[in-house]
Amino acid sequence: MKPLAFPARLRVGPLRAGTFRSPLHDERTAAVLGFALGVAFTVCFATGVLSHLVQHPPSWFHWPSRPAGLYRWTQGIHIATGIAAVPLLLVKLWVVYPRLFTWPPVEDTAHGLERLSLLALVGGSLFMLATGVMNIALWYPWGFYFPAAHYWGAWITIGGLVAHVGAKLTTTRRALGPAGRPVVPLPPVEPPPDASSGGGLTRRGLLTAAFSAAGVLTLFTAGQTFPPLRSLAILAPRRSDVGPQGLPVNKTARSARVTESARDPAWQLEIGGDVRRPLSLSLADLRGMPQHEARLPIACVEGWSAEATWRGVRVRDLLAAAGAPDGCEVEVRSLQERGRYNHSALNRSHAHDVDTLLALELNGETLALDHGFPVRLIGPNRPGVLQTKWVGRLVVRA
Ligand SMILES: Nc1nc2c(c(=O)[nH]1)N[C@H]1C(S)=C(S)[C@@H](COP(=O)(O)O)O[C@H]1N2
Ligand SMILES: [Mo]
Repeated sequence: MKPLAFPARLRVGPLRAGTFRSPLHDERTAAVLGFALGVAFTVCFATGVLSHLVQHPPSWFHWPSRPAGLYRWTQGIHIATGIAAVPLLLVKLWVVYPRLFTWPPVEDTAHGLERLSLLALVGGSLFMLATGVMNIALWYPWGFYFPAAHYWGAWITIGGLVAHVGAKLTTTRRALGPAGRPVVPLPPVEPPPDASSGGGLTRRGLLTAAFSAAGVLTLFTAGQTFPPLRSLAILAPRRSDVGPQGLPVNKTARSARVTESARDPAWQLEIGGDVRRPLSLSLADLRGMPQHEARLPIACVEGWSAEATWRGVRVRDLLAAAGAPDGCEVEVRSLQERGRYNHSALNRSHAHDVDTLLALELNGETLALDHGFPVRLIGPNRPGVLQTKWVGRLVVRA
């Protein structure tokens, strides 16, 4: 293919040869960071897609109720890899940004497509990490719905990543080869580094700084889900042991507008749908039923998780009392009228698990209003968003 010709007079500013002098803009540094980012992004993507499937299961997907703490781990890893990727990405972008100004800007179609795929990768990565971090800080200065944007952004980013890995395979192999090979500077012609180019920092120093930053961020946030590191969780937006009854609150009763309805003495749990005996049960009725205790985590999609002791009525006992068919599924509805998280679905294995409860007590006390009084759903291996609070109705589906 004939190379594209660009008039030389356009070669101004950073497009001029020799603009970038630091020897740290080299292939090997870029390749080491790229490899680490590739691993982090792949793990983050896989755990993220899994979390999406659990929350919006297509017909071919079945999420089991066991092991009870599985989602806590997959989502903890999702958030940890995302956070660790932040400093790695920033340093990697600094190492390779002179590439933005390569001359000629486009050599041929293949080169043009490769540069275009970088737009998806770089733009997508920055978007994903920035909005992800803002989401766990519960800061929403944007108008779009975060989970949908985060989901589609992930596919664009991973598409860019696949194209980039394909395009860079040979370079990366060469750059990661035996350390004795000569360093290949990114811009074609490089004068030797001088003091004014920020010299002094070696490649090893830069990489150590990048990986240390990733390690420190992980260490100081992992305690939000990993109790032995709890006292170090100074950067975590939530402390897993701070809140009423020793557990954080995600949405308060006031903000869900249920303070009246949840405290109404006439409250009854309705069980309807495909059942032989629709039921209405008062709080006293529920307290009179066999109570079951389970130690289960709340594992929020935002990455924090905390274990607690829950006590209440098994959903399967309620289903049996109402004459629900074997193997049924259940929609759990909250008293909360508005909001995306005012209902959740229990698939077959979750509905019938011995530890899936409508909890009346938390850590030995009557459930606090903010934790879902009078009753809240709690079950093993479920994302926090599916642990519906202030339950008012169970709708059974055969
Ligand atoms: N009705 C209702 N239930 C809800 C929510 C909600 O917004 N409304 N938030 C969910 C989310 S995102 C989480 S992480 C858990 C947190 O439970 P907690 O506030 O008792 O810790 O509640 C879940 N149950
Ligand atoms: Mo959550």
